[in-house]
Amino acid sequence: MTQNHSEEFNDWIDALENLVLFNGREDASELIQNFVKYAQNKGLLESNFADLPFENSISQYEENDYPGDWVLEEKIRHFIRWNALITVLKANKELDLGGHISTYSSASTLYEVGFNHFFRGGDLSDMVYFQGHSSPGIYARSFIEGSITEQQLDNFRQEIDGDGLSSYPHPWLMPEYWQFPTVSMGLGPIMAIYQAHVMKYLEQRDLLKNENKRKIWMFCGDGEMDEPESLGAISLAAREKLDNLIFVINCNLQRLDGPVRGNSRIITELGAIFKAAGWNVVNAIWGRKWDDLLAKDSTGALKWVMNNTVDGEYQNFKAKGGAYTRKHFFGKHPEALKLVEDMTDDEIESLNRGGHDPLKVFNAYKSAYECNDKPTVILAFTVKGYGIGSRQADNTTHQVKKLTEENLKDFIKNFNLPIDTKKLNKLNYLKFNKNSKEYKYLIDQRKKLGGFLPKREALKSNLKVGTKSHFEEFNVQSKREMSTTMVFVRLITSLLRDKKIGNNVVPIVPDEARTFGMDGLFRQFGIYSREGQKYQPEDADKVMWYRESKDGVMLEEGINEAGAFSAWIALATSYANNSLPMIPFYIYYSMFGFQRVHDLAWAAGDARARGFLLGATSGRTTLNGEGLQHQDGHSHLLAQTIPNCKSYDPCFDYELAAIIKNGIDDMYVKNNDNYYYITLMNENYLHPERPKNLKDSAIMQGAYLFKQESKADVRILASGLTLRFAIEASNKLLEFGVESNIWSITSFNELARGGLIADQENMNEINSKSYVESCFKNEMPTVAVSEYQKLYAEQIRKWVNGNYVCLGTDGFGRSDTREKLREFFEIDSNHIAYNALLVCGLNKEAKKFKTKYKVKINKKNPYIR
Ligand SMILES: Cc1ncc(C[n+]2csc(CCOP(=O)(O)OP(=O)(O)O)c2C)c(N)n1
Ligand SMILES: [Mg+2]
Repeated sequence: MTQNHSEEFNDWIDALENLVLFNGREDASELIQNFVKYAQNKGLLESNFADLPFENSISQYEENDYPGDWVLEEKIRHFIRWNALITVLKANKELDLGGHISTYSSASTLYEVGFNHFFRGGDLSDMVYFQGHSSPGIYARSFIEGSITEQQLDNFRQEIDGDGLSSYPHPWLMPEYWQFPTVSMGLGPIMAIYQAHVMKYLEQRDLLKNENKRKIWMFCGDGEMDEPESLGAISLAAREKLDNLIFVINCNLQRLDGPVRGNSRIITELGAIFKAAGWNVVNAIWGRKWDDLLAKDSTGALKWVMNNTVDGEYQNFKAKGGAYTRKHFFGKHPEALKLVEDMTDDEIESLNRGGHDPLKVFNAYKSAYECNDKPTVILAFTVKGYGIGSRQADNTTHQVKKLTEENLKDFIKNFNLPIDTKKLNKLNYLKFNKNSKEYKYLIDQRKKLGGFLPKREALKSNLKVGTKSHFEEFNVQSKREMSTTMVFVRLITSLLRDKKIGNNVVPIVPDEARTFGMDGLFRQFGIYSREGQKYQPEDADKVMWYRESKDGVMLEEGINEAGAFSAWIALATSYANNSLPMIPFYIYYSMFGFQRVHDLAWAAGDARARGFLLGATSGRTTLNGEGLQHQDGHSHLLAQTIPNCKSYDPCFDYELAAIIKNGIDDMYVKNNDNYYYITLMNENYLHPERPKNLKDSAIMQGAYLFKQESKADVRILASGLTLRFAIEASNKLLEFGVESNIWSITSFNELARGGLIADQENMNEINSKSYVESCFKNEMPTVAVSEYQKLYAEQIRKWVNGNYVCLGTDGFGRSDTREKLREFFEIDSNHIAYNALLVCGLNKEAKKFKTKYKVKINKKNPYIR
């Protein structure tokens, strides 16, 4: 803005402020929006918001008074700051265990205003996604409240011997404390958005009450917003009108290595993005101490300087102090410099930022709380390493774990702490006496809000299916050819109708329902939509029309695997976070599962998710025409990396039914914190009758003897669809006088885990024998086969007695017919039989077999072919 407009501009601003004050925000907003539209129509405005002013959204005239005890809260806050700092220093004094000091120091006020005035605890509490590496501050508050002991603080990052505290929020390691694993940057924001989305879904289905308008708070850093996951779903949040969601972004301008946006301003950048997406954007940039200066800024010079300074400079002002700020900030404009001529350098230095001012933070939160129909993002301007002397806002402050005596003395002085600076080698925590005003106040505030946070309380669920026939119908020979995907769709349709648990079952798809033949569910159960269906669908006259509904059961998340997975996590942890166990079935292209969103799958493990993942159209050779980028030959290997994910590759309908039946029992009746990954195929075939003596436990442990010959010479272990090739191979082998036993391997992963668990027990001299070992204890040549990489079957080599050969689909996939692909990857019946003869040492027969069946052996190494 040119200077000659500044006076006029100020008149306009005054008029606007008066309008807000006398007519209220709503009225002012309507007038301004109409005015802006008029100007836009005349071509007077640029159409983007890229140049939002670097100013508070709530002016000092609109602010509410602070409702709390300012002095007590300040003291409490500073004690917590100190304890957070000491926790990290202690962990690094001798043990070098790491931790973060500067992050919490910048975020302290943001959390404390929340803890004292907003975050509701108790039943159906607000949900708070704490920024992962601010955890020392959260522990420090729990310590002051009394729910964490001094011993535990001393054991920060020392978990092996028990009674330690996790580095970051890990529900797996602290299941009664942390709810949400957040420290992998970007996952907190996307998981929080879908948590809010799922909360609305559960409320609209009347499964969850919305009496106290629960809120989801997501705290993260400005650097974290660079993760695609952080911003990737913000338009959904606005579209779905998630007014239960509040993002608090701590804009301390720094990430790990240096400035987030040295050359521009992260706050204005994020403000523009969120505004364009339709969020309520609240800037909390300037603290109270700037209010007088801003009021005196009649020429607009100060605002001009604020808007013409980049983050790299703002960082410097906090690193280099008052004199430097006078010269390089106010000095940018003579009128601005005049504004501070009566102030000392110290006074300039103490001009506070919005994120460190409880009043500004309170008002920002209040605006978020009262905002209807929109999610809110609060952009809080802070200082990284706030108050830590020379380490404040320095470029390396993120990794500070040890401090000089000087730094500590500065900290003590800045926060007015009752600590004898002569005894600094002691590093004692500060605590309030139980009779003190401070203690009473902080406990009182939490009581008013319903109880302490963080807190995780897992509901013991007992979701027994109402009728067993869902599963039993698959025990007989199938009447027609079906794929396991079709079997699954029948099964879930039946479960959705179960009288007892039907309401808890949620199918989730990422725009692939038709691919999997699930479009029949659209009409029967409806697709959830916040706003129902405001249009008549194109296919309204068809049987399976596209029915959206406010209480639709199905979650159709669009082409968005990360989002659909996050929705699944929210439902899969609902037993703990909403005291409402849900049974989500997320079904997707198996190739776009783990390898697409593995970090979320890992977080699901940490969060103790309970639910089903269905990797459909799976297998490197069953999904034939789609080619290299679609053909999955490794999702089971990826599943195996997650400790509490149980994974299965069933071939026949009764196997799939047993896995789902036992999975429900394991997770929702026995309350074990596992989740299930099951691959489904889209090849049609007949499913035989379930073998008479087959126990579910065999299917669940990973293997059963499917066909036994009286004098078997060789074993064939076959996973998923390859079981059918094994049956064919076994017939071909008979032509060569070789009898074979066929094992259906429902899970090489579970077999291997069982083996490793027994190994561990044996190390403890328990003398344990694993299931895998007992299955394959007889010495016999063995061929194993799957549609996955050879490594999948390799895992159990140790427990198979006799020569063991693994077939699998290493290398990239490609398009062709199934037959060609199976030949190419050497897993068809010919290759199984040929390898069986070789592993038996019947080389002559193998040669004959090769000629008779024209067995082709690939000449190229699998990794480059
Ligand atoms: C996915 C991921 N990548 C990298 C890291 C390592 N890391 C931890 S904190 C951090 C910097 C965070 O900066 P910011 O988000 O601005 O938070 P601040 O500490 O400044 O509040 C990084 C890179 C991580 N935790 N997760
Ligand atoms: Mg930062």
